[in-house]
Amino acid sequence: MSLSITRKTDTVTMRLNMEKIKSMKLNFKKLFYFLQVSFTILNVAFSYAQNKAGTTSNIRPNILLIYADDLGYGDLSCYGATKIKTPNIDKVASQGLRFTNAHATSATCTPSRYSMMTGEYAWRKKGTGIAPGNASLLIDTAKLTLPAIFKNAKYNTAIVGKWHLGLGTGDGPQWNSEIRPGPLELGFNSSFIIPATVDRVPCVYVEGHRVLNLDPKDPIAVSYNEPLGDWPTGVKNPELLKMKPSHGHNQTIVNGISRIGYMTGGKSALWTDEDIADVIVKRSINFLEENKNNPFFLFVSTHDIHVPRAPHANFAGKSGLGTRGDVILQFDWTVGEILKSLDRLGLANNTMVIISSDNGPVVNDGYQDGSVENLNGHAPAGVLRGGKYSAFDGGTRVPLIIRWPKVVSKGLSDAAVSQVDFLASFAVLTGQQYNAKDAPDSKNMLNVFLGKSKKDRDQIIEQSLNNTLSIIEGTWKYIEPGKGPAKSAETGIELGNNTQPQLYDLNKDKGEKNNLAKKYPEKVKAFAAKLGAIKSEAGIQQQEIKLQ
Ligand code: NG6
Ligand code: CA
Repeated sequence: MSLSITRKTDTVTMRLNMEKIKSMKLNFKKLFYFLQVSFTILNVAFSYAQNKAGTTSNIRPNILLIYADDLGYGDLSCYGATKIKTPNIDKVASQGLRFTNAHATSATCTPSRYSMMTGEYAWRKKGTGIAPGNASLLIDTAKLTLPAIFKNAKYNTAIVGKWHLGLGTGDGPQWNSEIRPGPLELGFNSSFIIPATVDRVPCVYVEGHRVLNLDPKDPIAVSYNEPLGDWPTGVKNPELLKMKPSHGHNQTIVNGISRIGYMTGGKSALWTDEDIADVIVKRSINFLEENKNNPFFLFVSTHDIHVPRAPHANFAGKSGLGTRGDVILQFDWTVGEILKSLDRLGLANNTMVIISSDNGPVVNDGYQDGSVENLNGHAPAGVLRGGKYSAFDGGTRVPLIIRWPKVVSKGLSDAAVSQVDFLASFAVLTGQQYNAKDAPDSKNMLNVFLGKSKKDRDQIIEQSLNNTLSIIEGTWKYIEPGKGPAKSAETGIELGNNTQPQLYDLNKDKGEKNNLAKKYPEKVKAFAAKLGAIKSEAGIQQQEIKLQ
Protein backbone atom coordinates (compact mmCIF):
# COMPACT_ATOMS: atom_id res chain seq x y z
CA MET A 1 0.00 0.00 0.00
CA SER A 2 1.29 3.46 -0.71
CA LEU A 3 -0.13 6.80 0.21
CA SER A 4 1.35 9.92 -1.25
CA ILE A 5 0.23 13.46 -0.62
CA THR A 6 1.34 16.13 -3.02
CA ARG A 7 0.42 19.75 -2.64
CA LYS A 8 -0.22 21.50 -5.92
CA THR A 9 -1.21 25.13 -6.29
CA ASP A 10 -4.50 24.89 -4.50
CA THR A 11 -5.16 21.25 -4.15
CA VAL A 12 -3.95 18.30 -2.24
CA THR A 13 -4.12 15.04 -4.13
CA MET A 14 -3.89 11.57 -2.72
CA ARG A 15 -2.98 8.52 -4.69
CA LEU A 16 -3.81 5.13 -3.33
CA ASN A 17 -2.23 2.08 -4.78
CA MET A 18 -5.37 0.01 -5.16
CA GLU A 19 -3.46 -3.07 -6.34
CA LYS A 20 -1.66 -3.29 -3.06
CA ILE A 21 -4.83 -2.69 -1.11
CA LYS A 22 -6.45 -5.67 -2.86
CA SER A 23 -3.51 -7.92 -2.24
CA MET A 24 -3.70 -7.16 1.46
CA LYS A 25 -7.13 -8.84 1.52
CA LEU A 26 -8.54 -6.11 3.69
CA ASN A 27 -11.87 -6.79 5.23
CA PHE A 28 -14.43 -3.98 5.29
CA LYS A 29 -13.58 -2.94 8.84
CA LYS A 30 -9.89 -2.63 8.04
CA LEU A 31 -10.64 -0.66 4.91
CA PHE A 32 -12.87 1.69 6.88
CA TYR A 33 -10.13 2.17 9.46
CA PHE A 34 -7.56 2.75 6.75
CA LEU A 35 -9.71 5.40 5.07
CA GLN A 36 -10.32 7.10 8.38
CA VAL A 37 -6.59 7.35 9.09
CA SER A 38 -5.88 8.50 5.54
CA PHE A 39 -8.39 11.28 5.73
CA THR A 40 -7.01 12.42 9.06
CA ILE A 41 -3.54 12.64 7.53
CA LEU A 42 -5.01 14.44 4.58
CA ASN A 43 -6.78 16.89 6.83
CA VAL A 44 -3.70 17.61 8.87
CA ALA A 45 -1.65 18.11 5.71
CA PHE A 46 -4.27 20.42 4.28
CA SER A 47 -4.62 22.56 7.36
CA TYR A 48 -0.82 22.69 7.62
CA ALA A 49 -0.74 24.00 4.09
CA GLN A 50 -3.41 26.52 5.03
CA ASN A 51 -1.61 27.59 8.17
CA LYS A 52 1.71 27.84 6.48
CA ALA A 53 0.45 30.17 3.84
CA GLY A 54 -2.26 31.61 6.01
CA THR A 55 -4.55 30.95 3.09
CA THR A 56 -5.21 28.14 0.66
CA SER A 57 -3.90 30.32 -2.12
CA ASN A 58 -0.18 30.44 -2.64
CA ILE A 59 -0.31 33.52 -4.85
CA ARG A 60 1.77 36.23 -3.24
CA PRO A 61 -0.07 39.51 -3.60
CA ASN A 62 1.45 42.92 -3.99
CA ILE A 63 0.84 45.07 -0.96
CA LEU A 64 -0.21 48.69 -1.35
CA LEU A 65 -0.44 50.34 2.05
CA ILE A 66 -1.98 53.81 1.89
CA TYR A 67 -1.50 55.45 5.26
CA ALA A 68 -3.23 58.75 5.99
CA ASP A 69 -2.05 61.20 8.62
CA ASP A 70 -4.55 62.16 11.36
CA LEU A 71 -7.56 60.75 9.51
CA GLY A 72 -10.31 60.09 12.06
CA TYR A 73 -12.71 57.22 12.57
CA GLY A 74 -15.59 59.43 11.43
CA ASP A 75 -13.90 61.22 8.51
CA LEU A 76 -14.99 58.91 5.68
CA SER A 77 -18.47 58.49 4.32
CA CYS A 78 -18.07 54.70 4.45
CA TYR A 79 -17.53 55.15 8.21
CA GLY A 80 -20.73 57.11 8.58
CA ALA A 81 -19.70 60.70 7.75
CA THR A 82 -22.64 62.50 6.18
CA LYS A 83 -21.22 65.99 5.68
CA ILE A 84 -18.44 64.82 3.39
CA LYS A 85 -18.27 62.26 0.59
CA THR A 86 -15.26 60.06 -0.02
CA PRO A 87 -16.39 58.03 -3.05
CA ASN A 88 -13.04 56.53 -3.99
CA ILE A 89 -12.38 55.14 -0.54
CA ASP A 90 -16.00 54.06 -0.18
CA LYS A 91 -15.60 52.06 -3.39
CA VAL A 92 -12.58 50.22 -1.99
CA ALA A 93 -14.59 49.52 1.17
CA SER A 94 -17.49 48.14 -0.86
CA GLN A 95 -15.11 45.81 -2.69
CA GLY A 96 -13.28 44.73 0.42
CA LEU A 97 -13.42 44.46 4.18
CA ARG A 98 -14.05 47.43 6.47
CA PHE A 99 -12.87 47.11 10.07
CA THR A 100 -14.78 48.85 12.82
CA ASN A 101 -12.37 47.97 15.64
CA ALA A 102 -8.91 48.60 14.18
CA HIS A 103 -6.20 50.41 16.09
CA ALA A 104 -3.06 52.38 15.53
CA THR A 105 -0.86 51.71 18.55
CA SER A 106 -0.59 55.35 19.54
CA ALA A 107 -2.49 58.62 19.42
CA THR A 108 0.43 60.33 17.67
CA CYS A 109 2.40 59.66 14.55
CA THR A 110 5.96 58.67 15.42
CA PRO A 111 5.11 55.93 17.94
CA SER A 112 2.34 54.51 15.73
CA ARG A 113 4.71 54.31 12.80
CA TYR A 114 7.50 52.90 14.93
CA SER A 115 5.20 50.10 16.10
CA MET A 116 3.86 49.35 12.64
CA MET A 117 7.36 49.28 11.15
CA THR A 118 8.95 47.11 13.84
CA GLY A 119 6.22 44.98 15.39
CA GLU A 120 7.30 46.36 18.77
CA TYR A 121 5.17 48.73 20.83
CA ALA A 122 6.88 52.11 20.80
CA TRP A 123 6.36 52.67 24.54
CA ARG A 124 8.95 49.94 25.10
CA LYS A 125 11.58 52.20 23.59
CA LYS A 126 12.49 55.60 24.99
CA GLY A 127 12.68 58.53 22.59
CA THR A 128 9.95 57.38 20.23
CA GLY A 129 7.55 60.25 20.98
CA ILE A 130 6.74 62.87 18.32
CA ALA A 131 10.12 63.30 16.62
CA PRO A 132 11.56 66.76 15.97
CA GLY A 133 12.47 67.49 12.36
CA ASN A 134 16.17 66.97 13.04
CA ALA A 135 15.90 63.70 15.00
CA SER A 136 18.29 60.90 14.19
CA LEU A 137 16.91 57.55 13.03
CA LEU A 138 14.78 56.02 15.79
CA ILE A 139 14.82 52.46 14.51
CA ASP A 140 17.95 50.41 14.98
CA THR A 141 19.13 49.30 11.54
CA ALA A 142 19.75 45.81 12.93
CA LYS A 143 16.05 45.51 13.71
CA LEU A 144 13.62 43.48 11.66
CA THR A 145 11.11 45.73 9.91
CA LEU A 146 7.93 45.44 7.90
CA PRO A 147 9.63 46.37 4.62
CA ALA A 148 12.44 43.92 5.38
CA ILE A 149 9.88 41.12 5.63
CA PHE A 150 8.87 41.87 2.06
CA LYS A 151 12.39 42.47 0.86
CA ASN A 152 13.45 39.09 2.23
CA ALA A 153 10.54 37.58 0.33
CA LYS A 154 12.01 39.08 -2.86
CA TYR A 155 9.47 41.87 -3.14
CA ASN A 156 10.50 45.27 -4.42
CA THR A 157 9.82 47.71 -1.59
CA ALA A 158 9.28 51.46 -1.60
CA ILE A 159 8.14 54.31 0.57
CA VAL A 160 6.59 57.45 -0.88
CA GLY A 161 5.60 60.24 1.53
CA LYS A 162 5.82 61.00 5.21
CA TRP A 163 8.53 59.29 7.27
CA HIS A 164 8.78 60.98 10.71
CA LEU A 165 11.02 58.33 12.27
CA GLY A 166 14.25 60.33 12.23
CA LEU A 167 17.21 60.13 9.85
CA GLY A 168 20.96 59.75 10.25
CA THR A 169 23.01 58.95 13.31
CA GLY A 170 24.11 60.90 16.39
CA ASP A 171 23.88 64.49 15.18
CA GLY A 172 20.81 63.81 13.07
CA PRO A 173 20.42 64.18 9.33
CA GLN A 174 23.27 65.68 7.32
CA TRP A 175 21.05 67.65 4.97
CA ASN A 176 23.85 68.71 2.65
CA SER A 177 25.50 65.36 2.15
CA GLU A 178 24.49 61.72 2.52
CA ILE A 179 21.46 61.35 4.78
CA ARG A 180 21.81 57.90 6.24
CA PRO A 181 20.75 55.64 7.77
CA GLY A 182 17.06 55.94 6.92
CA PRO A 183 14.39 53.96 5.06
CA LEU A 184 16.95 52.47 2.67
CA GLU A 185 18.81 50.90 5.59
CA LEU A 186 15.60 49.45 7.01
CA GLY A 187 14.36 47.38 4.09
CA PHE A 188 13.04 49.87 1.56
CA ASN A 189 14.68 49.54 -1.86
CA SER A 190 13.62 53.02 -2.79
CA SER A 191 12.66 56.01 -0.75
CA PHE A 192 11.06 59.35 -1.56
CA ILE A 193 10.14 61.02 1.70
CA ILE A 194 8.96 64.05 3.57
CA PRO A 195 11.53 63.66 6.37
CA ALA A 196 9.30 64.53 9.34
CA THR A 197 6.05 66.48 9.01
CA VAL A 198 5.11 69.27 6.65
CA ASP A 199 4.80 71.68 9.59
CA ARG A 200 8.44 71.02 10.51
CA VAL A 201 11.56 72.31 8.77
CA PRO A 202 13.38 71.61 6.53
CA CYS A 203 10.64 71.80 3.90
CA VAL A 204 12.36 69.52 1.41
CA TYR A 205 11.92 66.04 -0.01
CA VAL A 206 14.62 63.44 0.47
CA GLU A 207 15.09 60.97 -2.34
CA GLY A 208 17.35 58.05 -1.53
CA HIS A 209 20.11 59.54 0.59
CA ARG A 210 19.90 63.10 -0.75
CA VAL A 211 17.76 66.20 -0.55
CA LEU A 212 16.01 66.43 -3.92
CA ASN A 213 17.03 69.41 -6.10
CA LEU A 214 19.50 70.78 -3.56
CA ASP A 215 21.96 73.31 -4.95
CA PRO A 216 25.30 72.68 -3.19
CA LYS A 217 25.97 76.44 -3.38
CA ASP A 218 22.95 77.06 -1.18
CA PRO A 219 23.32 74.63 1.71
CA ILE A 220 20.55 73.96 4.22
CA ALA A 221 20.89 74.97 7.86
CA VAL A 222 18.34 73.82 10.46
CA SER A 223 17.87 74.62 14.14
CA TYR A 224 15.26 73.50 16.60
CA ASN A 225 16.66 75.52 19.48
CA GLU A 226 17.41 79.08 18.55
CA PRO A 227 16.72 81.29 15.53
CA LEU A 228 19.20 80.97 12.73
CA GLY A 229 19.80 82.86 9.50
CA ASP A 230 17.74 85.74 8.22
CA TRP A 231 14.65 84.09 6.83
CA PRO A 232 11.41 85.65 8.06
CA THR A 233 9.53 84.04 10.90
CA GLY A 234 5.88 83.95 11.88
CA VAL A 235 6.68 85.97 14.98
CA LYS A 236 8.56 88.78 13.24
CA ASN A 237 6.82 88.90 9.88
CA PRO A 238 3.17 87.95 10.30
CA GLU A 239 2.35 90.14 7.28
CA LEU A 240 4.02 87.52 5.06
CA LEU A 241 1.74 84.70 6.17
CA LYS A 242 -1.04 83.22 4.07
CA MET A 243 -2.06 81.04 7.01
CA LYS A 244 -1.60 82.23 10.57
CA PRO A 245 -0.66 79.89 13.39
CA SER A 246 -3.01 79.44 16.34
CA HIS A 247 -0.45 77.83 18.63
CA GLY A 248 3.21 77.04 18.00
CA HIS A 249 4.17 77.02 14.30
CA ASN A 250 5.50 80.58 14.39
CA GLN A 251 9.09 80.04 13.35
CA THR A 252 10.59 80.07 9.83
CA ILE A 253 8.17 80.98 7.05
CA VAL A 254 8.30 78.83 3.93
CA ASN A 255 5.74 79.29 1.15
CA GLY A 256 3.77 81.77 3.28
CA ILE A 257 3.36 79.27 6.13
CA SER A 258 5.32 79.51 9.37
CA ARG A 259 6.66 76.18 10.67
CA ILE A 260 8.10 74.46 13.71
CA GLY A 261 11.87 75.05 13.65
CA TYR A 262 14.22 77.41 11.88
CA MET A 263 15.85 76.93 8.52
CA THR A 264 17.71 78.76 5.78
CA GLY A 265 19.12 77.65 2.46
CA GLY A 266 18.05 74.95 0.04
CA LYS A 267 15.78 77.36 -1.87
CA SER A 268 15.76 75.24 -5.02
CA ALA A 269 14.74 72.20 -2.97
CA LEU A 270 11.75 73.65 -1.12
CA TRP A 271 8.43 71.94 -1.65
CA THR A 272 5.19 73.70 -2.54
CA ASP A 273 2.57 72.60 -0.04
CA GLU A 274 -0.28 72.77 -2.55
CA ASP A 275 1.49 70.25 -4.83
CA ILE A 276 2.46 67.61 -2.27
CA ALA A 277 -0.52 65.32 -2.88
CA ASP A 278 0.14 65.47 -6.60
CA VAL A 279 3.82 64.66 -6.15
CA ILE A 280 2.97 61.68 -3.94
CA VAL A 281 0.45 60.39 -6.48
CA LYS A 282 2.90 60.73 -9.40
CA ARG A 283 5.74 59.05 -7.53
CA SER A 284 3.45 56.21 -6.45
CA ILE A 285 2.14 55.63 -9.95
CA ASN A 286 5.67 55.64 -11.37
CA PHE A 287 6.60 52.93 -8.90
CA LEU A 288 3.55 50.85 -9.87
CA GLU A 289 4.40 51.17 -13.55
CA GLU A 290 7.99 50.13 -12.98
CA ASN A 291 6.97 47.16 -10.84
CA LYS A 292 3.99 45.75 -12.62
CA ASN A 293 5.81 42.50 -13.37
CA ASN A 294 7.20 41.71 -9.94
CA PRO A 295 5.81 41.51 -6.42
CA PHE A 296 5.99 44.79 -4.54
CA PHE A 297 5.30 46.47 -1.24
CA LEU A 298 4.49 50.13 -1.70
CA PHE A 299 4.00 52.27 1.39
CA VAL A 300 2.18 55.45 0.37
CA SER A 301 2.32 57.67 3.41
CA THR A 302 0.36 60.83 2.71
CA HIS A 303 0.79 64.26 4.23
CA ASP A 304 -2.99 64.63 4.14
CA ILE A 305 -4.83 65.31 6.31
CA HIS A 306 -2.19 66.75 8.69
CA VAL A 307 -1.53 70.47 9.16
CA PRO A 308 -0.67 72.73 7.47
CA ARG A 309 -3.69 72.11 5.30
CA ALA A 310 -2.98 73.80 2.01
CA PRO A 311 -5.07 71.95 -0.56
CA HIS A 312 -4.43 72.17 -4.29
CA ALA A 313 -6.72 74.60 -6.12
CA ASN A 314 -8.72 71.57 -7.36
CA PHE A 315 -9.90 70.95 -3.79
CA ALA A 316 -9.68 74.33 -2.07
CA GLY A 317 -13.16 75.36 -0.97
CA LYS A 318 -14.76 72.26 -2.50
CA SER A 319 -15.86 70.36 0.61
CA GLY A 320 -17.92 73.05 2.30
CA LEU A 321 -16.21 72.04 5.55
CA GLY A 322 -13.18 74.32 5.34
CA THR A 323 -9.65 73.26 4.56
CA ARG A 324 -9.80 70.15 6.73
CA GLY A 325 -12.69 68.88 4.61
CA ASP A 326 -10.86 69.93 1.44
CA VAL A 327 -7.81 67.85 2.29
CA ILE A 328 -10.04 64.87 3.07
CA LEU A 329 -11.28 65.22 -0.53
CA GLN A 330 -7.66 65.46 -1.64
CA PHE A 331 -6.82 62.28 0.24
CA ASP A 332 -9.79 60.52 -1.34
CA TRP A 333 -8.59 61.72 -4.75
CA THR A 334 -5.09 60.36 -3.96
CA VAL A 335 -6.56 56.94 -3.28
CA GLY A 336 -8.68 57.13 -6.44
CA GLU A 337 -5.76 58.07 -8.70
CA ILE A 338 -3.50 55.33 -7.39
CA LEU A 339 -6.21 52.69 -7.63
CA LYS A 340 -7.09 53.78 -11.17
CA SER A 341 -3.49 53.01 -12.08
CA LEU A 342 -3.71 49.60 -10.43
CA ASP A 343 -6.69 48.88 -12.70
CA ARG A 344 -4.98 50.26 -15.79
CA LEU A 345 -1.89 48.13 -15.14
CA GLY A 346 -3.97 45.00 -14.54
CA LEU A 347 -2.74 44.76 -10.95
CA ALA A 348 -5.98 45.13 -9.00
CA ASN A 349 -6.71 41.43 -8.56
CA ASN A 350 -3.30 40.56 -7.27
CA THR A 351 -2.82 43.53 -4.97
CA MET A 352 -3.88 43.77 -1.38
CA VAL A 353 -4.83 47.38 -0.80
CA ILE A 354 -4.78 48.58 2.79
CA ILE A 355 -6.05 52.02 3.79
CA SER A 356 -5.57 53.27 7.33
CA SER A 357 -4.42 56.17 9.48
CA ASP A 358 -1.64 56.74 12.01
CA ASN A 359 -3.80 58.30 14.74
CA GLY A 360 -7.10 59.97 15.37
CA PRO A 361 -8.36 63.34 14.21
CA VAL A 362 -7.68 66.90 15.28
CA VAL A 363 -9.40 70.01 13.98
CA ASN A 364 -7.24 72.83 15.32
CA ASP A 365 -3.67 71.49 15.32
CA GLY A 366 -1.92 74.84 15.28
CA TYR A 367 -3.09 76.92 12.33
CA GLN A 368 -6.04 79.24 11.86
CA ASP A 369 -7.13 77.55 8.66
CA GLY A 370 -10.90 77.86 9.07
CA SER A 371 -11.38 74.21 9.97
CA VAL A 372 -12.98 74.92 13.33
CA GLU A 373 -15.37 77.56 12.00
CA ASN A 374 -16.46 75.43 9.04
CA LEU A 375 -16.84 72.06 10.71
CA ASN A 376 -20.57 72.29 10.11
CA GLY A 377 -21.50 69.48 12.48
CA HIS A 378 -19.03 66.98 11.03
CA ALA A 379 -17.74 64.59 13.74
CA PRO A 380 -14.14 63.65 12.83
CA ALA A 381 -13.96 60.88 15.42
CA GLY A 382 -17.50 59.66 14.74
CA VAL A 383 -19.06 58.21 17.86
CA LEU A 384 -15.72 57.96 19.64
CA ARG A 385 -14.53 60.24 22.44
CA GLY A 386 -11.33 62.27 22.19
CA GLY A 387 -9.10 62.51 19.15
CA LYS A 388 -5.43 62.78 18.25
CA TYR A 389 -3.23 62.75 21.40
CA SER A 390 -6.00 61.22 23.53
CA ALA A 391 -6.16 58.08 25.66
CA PHE A 392 -9.80 57.75 24.61
CA ASP A 393 -10.46 55.62 21.55
CA GLY A 394 -10.78 58.68 19.30
CA GLY A 395 -6.98 58.82 19.54
CA THR A 396 -6.22 55.37 18.26
CA ARG A 397 -9.24 53.61 16.77
CA VAL A 398 -8.86 54.38 13.08
CA PRO A 399 -10.32 53.46 9.73
CA LEU A 400 -8.93 50.25 8.24
CA ILE A 401 -10.04 48.91 4.88
CA ILE A 402 -8.47 45.89 3.20
CA ARG A 403 -9.22 44.83 -0.34
CA TRP A 404 -7.81 41.82 -2.18
CA PRO A 405 -10.39 40.71 -4.71
CA LYS A 406 -11.47 37.07 -4.43
CA VAL A 407 -9.40 36.47 -1.32
CA VAL A 408 -10.32 39.00 1.35
CA SER A 409 -13.95 38.51 2.32
CA LYS A 410 -16.17 41.47 1.55
CA GLY A 411 -18.15 43.26 4.23
CA LEU A 412 -17.55 44.32 7.79
CA SER A 413 -15.31 43.02 10.53
CA ASP A 414 -15.68 44.05 14.15
CA ALA A 415 -12.64 42.03 15.20
CA ALA A 416 -10.18 43.95 17.38
CA VAL A 417 -7.00 44.37 15.32
CA SER A 418 -3.85 46.44 15.60
CA GLN A 419 -1.37 47.75 13.06
CA VAL A 420 1.44 46.26 15.17
CA ASP A 421 0.36 42.90 13.72
CA PHE A 422 1.04 43.73 10.07
CA LEU A 423 4.62 42.50 10.37
CA ALA A 424 3.87 39.00 11.72
CA SER A 425 0.81 38.58 9.52
CA PHE A 426 2.61 39.50 6.32
CA ALA A 427 5.54 37.33 7.31
CA VAL A 428 3.09 34.42 7.27
CA LEU A 429 1.55 35.59 4.02
CA THR A 430 4.93 35.66 2.30
CA GLY A 431 6.26 32.51 3.99
CA GLN A 432 8.91 34.33 6.05
CA GLN A 433 10.22 33.09 9.35
CA TYR A 434 11.91 35.20 11.98
CA ASN A 435 12.85 35.10 15.61
CA ALA A 436 9.78 36.18 17.60
CA LYS A 437 12.05 38.32 19.82
CA ASP A 438 12.69 40.56 16.81
CA ALA A 439 9.10 41.78 16.69
CA PRO A 440 7.92 41.00 20.21
CA ASP A 441 4.43 42.49 20.01
CA SER A 442 3.46 41.44 16.52
CA LYS A 443 1.05 38.52 16.19
CA ASN A 444 -0.12 36.58 13.20
CA MET A 445 -3.62 37.91 12.56
CA LEU A 446 -3.58 37.12 8.86
CA ASN A 447 -6.85 35.23 8.88
CA VAL A 448 -8.50 38.19 10.56
CA PHE A 449 -7.03 40.67 8.08
CA LEU A 450 -8.27 38.40 5.28
CA GLY A 451 -11.73 38.25 6.83
CA LYS A 452 -11.54 34.47 7.37
CA SER A 453 -11.85 34.93 11.10
CA LYS A 454 -13.42 37.57 13.32
CA LYS A 455 -11.50 36.63 16.40
CA ASP A 456 -10.36 39.64 18.45
CA ARG A 457 -6.70 40.18 19.21
CA ASP A 458 -6.53 38.91 22.79
CA GLN A 459 -5.36 42.31 24.04
CA ILE A 460 -4.66 45.72 22.55
CA ILE A 461 -2.46 48.28 24.24
CA GLU A 462 -2.90 51.93 23.31
CA GLN A 463 -0.58 54.85 24.06
CA SER A 464 -1.61 58.48 24.42
CA LEU A 465 0.49 61.61 23.88
CA ASN A 466 1.71 61.67 27.46
CA ASN A 467 2.31 57.91 27.48
CA THR A 468 -0.79 56.94 29.39
CA LEU A 469 -1.38 53.30 28.49
CA SER A 470 -4.75 51.62 28.08
CA ILE A 471 -5.60 47.96 27.68
CA ILE A 472 -8.52 46.69 25.67
CA GLU A 473 -9.59 43.11 26.21
CA GLY A 474 -12.86 42.08 24.61
CA THR A 475 -15.43 44.63 25.60
CA TRP A 476 -13.36 46.15 28.44
CA LYS A 477 -11.05 49.09 28.18
CA TYR A 478 -8.93 50.12 31.11
CA ILE A 479 -7.14 53.48 31.07
CA GLU A 480 -4.46 53.82 33.70
CA PRO A 481 -4.56 56.89 35.93
CA GLY A 482 -2.27 59.67 34.88
CA LYS A 483 -1.47 63.32 35.29
CA GLY A 484 -2.15 66.04 32.78
CA PRO A 485 -5.10 68.17 31.75
CA ALA A 486 -8.43 66.50 31.01
CA LYS A 487 -8.72 68.67 27.94
CA SER A 488 -6.07 70.33 25.79
CA ALA A 489 -6.36 74.11 25.96
CA GLU A 490 -4.86 74.34 22.48
CA THR A 491 -6.61 71.66 20.44
CA GLY A 492 -9.74 71.41 22.60
CA ILE A 493 -9.40 67.61 22.59
CA GLU A 494 -10.36 65.54 25.63
CA LEU A 495 -7.10 63.80 26.43
CA GLY A 496 -8.45 61.08 28.67
CA ASN A 497 -6.14 62.05 31.53
CA ASN A 498 -7.59 61.28 34.91
CA THR A 499 -5.91 60.77 38.25
CA GLN A 500 -8.45 57.98 38.77
CA PRO A 501 -8.47 54.69 36.86
CA GLN A 502 -11.05 54.43 34.08
CA LEU A 503 -12.91 51.36 32.93
CA TYR A 504 -15.30 51.31 30.01
CA ASP A 505 -17.55 48.68 28.50
CA LEU A 506 -16.93 49.42 24.83
CA ASN A 507 -19.71 47.21 23.48
CA LYS A 508 -22.30 49.21 25.38
CA ASP A 509 -20.41 52.48 25.56
CA LYS A 510 -18.24 53.07 22.49
CA GLY A 511 -18.09 56.75 23.41
CA GLU A 512 -16.43 56.00 26.80
CA LYS A 513 -18.89 58.13 28.73
CA ASN A 514 -19.60 55.90 31.67
CA ASN A 515 -16.58 55.14 33.87
CA LEU A 516 -17.31 51.80 35.57
CA ALA A 517 -14.12 51.65 37.63
CA LYS A 518 -15.93 52.08 40.94
CA LYS A 519 -18.54 49.51 40.04
CA TYR A 520 -15.96 46.83 39.19
CA PRO A 521 -13.01 47.39 41.54
CA GLU A 522 -11.81 43.79 41.09
CA LYS A 523 -11.55 44.24 37.34
CA VAL A 524 -9.66 47.49 37.84
CA LYS A 525 -7.28 45.74 40.21
CA ALA A 526 -6.71 42.91 37.77
CA PHE A 527 -6.08 45.28 34.83
CA ALA A 528 -3.79 47.47 36.94
CA ALA A 529 -1.79 44.42 37.99
CA LYS A 530 -1.59 43.19 34.42
CA LEU A 531 -0.46 46.56 33.08
CA GLY A 532 1.96 46.89 36.01
CA ALA A 533 3.55 43.58 35.08
CA ILE A 534 3.76 44.52 31.39
CA LYS A 535 5.34 47.86 32.28
CA SER A 536 7.81 46.52 34.79
CA GLU A 537 8.90 43.86 32.30
CA ALA A 538 9.51 46.71 29.86
CA GLY A 539 11.41 48.65 32.54
CA ILE A 540 8.74 51.35 32.91
CA GLN A 541 7.73 52.59 36.34
CA GLN A 542 4.13 51.91 37.30
CA GLN A 543 2.12 54.49 39.18
CA GLU A 544 0.33 53.54 42.33
CA ILE A 545 -3.38 52.99 41.77
CA LYS A 546 -5.76 54.37 44.39
CA LEU A 547 -9.50 54.21 43.92
CA GLN A 548 -11.06 57.25 45.58
C1 NG6 B 1 2.68 68.75 17.73
C2 NG6 B 1 2.35 69.93 16.83
C3 NG6 B 1 1.28 69.49 15.87
C4 NG6 B 1 1.73 68.28 15.10
C5 NG6 B 1 2.13 67.18 16.07
C6 NG6 B 1 2.67 65.96 15.40
C7 NG6 B 1 2.60 72.11 17.94
C8 NG6 B 1 1.96 73.15 18.81
N1 NG6 B 1 1.86 71.06 17.65
O1 NG6 B 1 3.69 69.09 18.61
O2 NG6 B 1 0.95 70.52 15.00
O3 NG6 B 1 2.79 68.58 14.26
O4 NG6 B 1 3.12 67.66 16.94
O5 NG6 B 1 1.68 65.34 14.70
O6 NG6 B 1 3.73 72.27 17.56
S1 NG6 B 1 1.91 63.85 14.23
O7 NG6 B 1 0.68 63.46 13.56
O8 NG6 B 1 3.02 63.87 13.35
O9 NG6 B 1 2.11 63.09 15.45
CA1 CA C 1 -0.40 61.72 12.60
